[in-house]
Amino acid sequence: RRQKLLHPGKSLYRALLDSVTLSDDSVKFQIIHEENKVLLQVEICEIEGNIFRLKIDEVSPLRERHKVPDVLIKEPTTQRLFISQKEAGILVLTSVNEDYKLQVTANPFQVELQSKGETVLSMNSNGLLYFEHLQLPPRKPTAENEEAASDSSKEKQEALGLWQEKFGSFVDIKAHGPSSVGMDFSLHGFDHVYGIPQHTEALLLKNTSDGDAYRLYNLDIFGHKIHDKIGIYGSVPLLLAHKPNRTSGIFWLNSSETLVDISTKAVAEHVPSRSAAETAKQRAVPQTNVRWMSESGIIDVFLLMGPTAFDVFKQFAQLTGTQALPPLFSLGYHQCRWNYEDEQDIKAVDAGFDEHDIPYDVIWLDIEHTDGKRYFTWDKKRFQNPRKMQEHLRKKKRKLVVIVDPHIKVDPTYTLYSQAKEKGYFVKDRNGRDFEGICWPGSSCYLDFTNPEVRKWYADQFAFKTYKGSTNILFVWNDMNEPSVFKGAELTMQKDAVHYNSWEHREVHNLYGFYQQMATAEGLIRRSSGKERPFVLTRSFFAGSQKYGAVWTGDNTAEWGYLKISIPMLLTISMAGISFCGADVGGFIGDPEPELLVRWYQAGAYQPFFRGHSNMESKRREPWLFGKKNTQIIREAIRERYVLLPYLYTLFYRAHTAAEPVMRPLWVEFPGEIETFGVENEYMLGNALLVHPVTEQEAKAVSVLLPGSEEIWYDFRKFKRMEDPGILKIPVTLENIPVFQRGGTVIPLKTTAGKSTEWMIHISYELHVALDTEACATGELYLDDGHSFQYLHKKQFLCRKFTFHKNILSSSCTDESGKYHTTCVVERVIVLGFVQQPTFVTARSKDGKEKEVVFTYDTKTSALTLENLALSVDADWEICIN
Ligand code: MIG
Repeated sequence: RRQKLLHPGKSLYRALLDSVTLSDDSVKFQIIHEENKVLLQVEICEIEGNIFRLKIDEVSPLRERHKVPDVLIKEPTTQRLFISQKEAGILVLTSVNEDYKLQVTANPFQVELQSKGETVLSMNSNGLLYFEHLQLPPRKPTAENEEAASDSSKEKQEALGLWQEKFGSFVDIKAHGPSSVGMDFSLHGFDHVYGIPQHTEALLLKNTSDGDAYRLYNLDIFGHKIHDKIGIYGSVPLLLAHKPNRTSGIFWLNSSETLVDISTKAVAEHVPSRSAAETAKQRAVPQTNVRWMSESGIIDVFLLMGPTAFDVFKQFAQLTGTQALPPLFSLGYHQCRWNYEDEQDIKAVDAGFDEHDIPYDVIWLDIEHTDGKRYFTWDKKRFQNPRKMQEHLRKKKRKLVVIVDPHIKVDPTYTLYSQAKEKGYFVKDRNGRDFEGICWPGSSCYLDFTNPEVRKWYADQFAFKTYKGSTNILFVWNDMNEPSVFKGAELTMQKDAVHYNSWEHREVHNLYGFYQQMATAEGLIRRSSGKERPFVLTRSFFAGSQKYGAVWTGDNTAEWGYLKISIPMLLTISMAGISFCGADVGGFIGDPEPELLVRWYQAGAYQPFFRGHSNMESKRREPWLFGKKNTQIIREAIRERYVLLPYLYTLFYRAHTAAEPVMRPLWVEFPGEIETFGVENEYMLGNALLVHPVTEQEAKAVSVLLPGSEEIWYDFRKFKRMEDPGILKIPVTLENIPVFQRGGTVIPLKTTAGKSTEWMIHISYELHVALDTEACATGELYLDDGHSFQYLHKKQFLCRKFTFHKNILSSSCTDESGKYHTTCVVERVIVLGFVQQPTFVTARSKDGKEKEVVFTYDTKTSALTLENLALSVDADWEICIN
């Protein structure tokens, strides 16, 4: 409310260029506000890899202002900036390689960032820099000045919520008064912006001029609506902007409640005349203005200069880390429900999958498995022997995930509570008592995960000897960690609650879930003495959560609209660094009609995290409960997922090592094709697969955009080459959804699915080689033990590359530092778009042995199938087609 009183116009901030100091790390100077005369310190630095950082803090604040800890993986490596021009009112800074120039204007204070002469973005050009300096609280009113203070000024104070604010029955007391910060950014030439999850919104961020701003404030909103800018569950304050030749990012590192206003407009640009005869012209250039506003903290913003989308992903990962490499089992299918009742239920559901020949890897236990919602315990009647139950699952080569929420039941006989209480590990209220709120167990306290000591202690709770009844096939789900507080203000913790180091909750709110998942993942790693990769699913998240596991989109509803919106929601989360994401298959709330459930399985099979889940009040929903035909179709969808796992796992390795999102919007792969910029009903899985889920009821056909004028696309199942790229009307049946392989790619698959990922270790591989216009293709396969950190510590992995060139398919190693032995072979190769029937085909292994290969050629589809190859996955070989 206070920031919104400041309208675009001339900024009252002026830079004091006499104060400029230059060091190896940064350039510093002060700015002053013409009215209140408060001095702010500006610090600009260039970070290795085309990143700029701008920090603004008070020169001498009354107390230290909050700076987000633990999100950056390390202090970024800076590069020296040079002053290339300094004169009255202007300071120009140049990067070492002279590609970038930062022009600081003194009055009003503005910063413009140019890349090779092109202005990419400017800051405070609309004068919306806003910085509330910390102040002493107003003096307690004495009887006299109470009278003197006019009612209207008191009212005004209250309306602006400087020192206290009311929300319904809640009063938020602001111990340190107003501390809000904000700034505007103009993105020149851009009218497509993305990112800032999590909202139930479209892929392209919308103009917010006549409505709500996008809000980043982690909340548990049960039955959240579609197309809403209110924040839900998680936040990543990263915005991406794209135009045909450039992608840029703005990372606003602030963990307090944040609002983002966006307005895109066309501005007139002066085009100078090229010759004397030609008169100067004006042309309309798009521009997007983005205004960030946060409740507290400092301004700490990273400008990610790309120039490609993949560069921006790398830059963000350089700051916040890459996706943790998931254990392979967690890329399989997960079966969840609130709740699987007891041991018998678990066994019966597990058996159901085998009976119906449907693969799955993990069965889940929701809150009812505990003794009265005391996490880390078991309901003794329903789960008399949790270890035995896990041994049963282990024999079936499957895993168990249990829920562990952050609220702790107030119960002196519950060890977790009494210990935490004694050690002072709970978040406090503003009066210094343990903050108490209501949640599942009734009266609850909340662990203060912002405290490193609490995180360590919490991690230790996962030790096998401490967590009774847990075994190494048990993994964890963190829910309710926004945190969710029933009957709390907006169903979360009051902002005036107090954390470690006396920070108020308002400062750290959006980090709460991030920290819980961090501590949980650490716990799982530690219980295995550092050997095994953890799996932790979290509902709340922040920038950097990718390092700790997976996220899901929370309580969606079993309606078509929610299936549809799940695609842009997952794409947005993926672009914000979190590749391992998914939405509850089937929709959590309500009962999906069978057709919707089938369609959801078909979509989910091609999304990173694949879990069926349903609410307590909904009907049972195991995949075989909807008749023979639907069971068959769901089985097929899940089996397709399993067959595709080598590709998916390889994509996760790329996400882990090179920050490439697993699931990505079309525009990222086709950055020059404007028609892809807003596409959100289909997406790319890696660079090779285009997936178009069916999200309309009773669809008979869908319009698919096959992008790229130079591309060839193939039907992923029928192998047939599609007509020329563009928008195609593709007939659909309930059996499956349209999926296409891009020419020029090789996809590694398994020849068949098994009961779970662990059952599939020895199943052989199949390669789908899709030729491009030059009859070439390449692709990769990553392989390791699928569960440990040996790939990292002992370099036990394989990175293979498959190249098709001049009718020779060769397998080679792309990372000689990795070694991993496997007896697996490539059994079959299918070459798509092979123009004529070959006469003979030979395979040659590295030792020079040659053998003839059996093949079949389908003249209708131009697919060439090579069979019985038995070529080692871990060795070099060649197949020559003549
Ligand atoms: O408000 O633990 O989003 O997946 O099943 C309900 C019970 C609390 C919310 C989660 C949902 C989970 C449920 N939880």
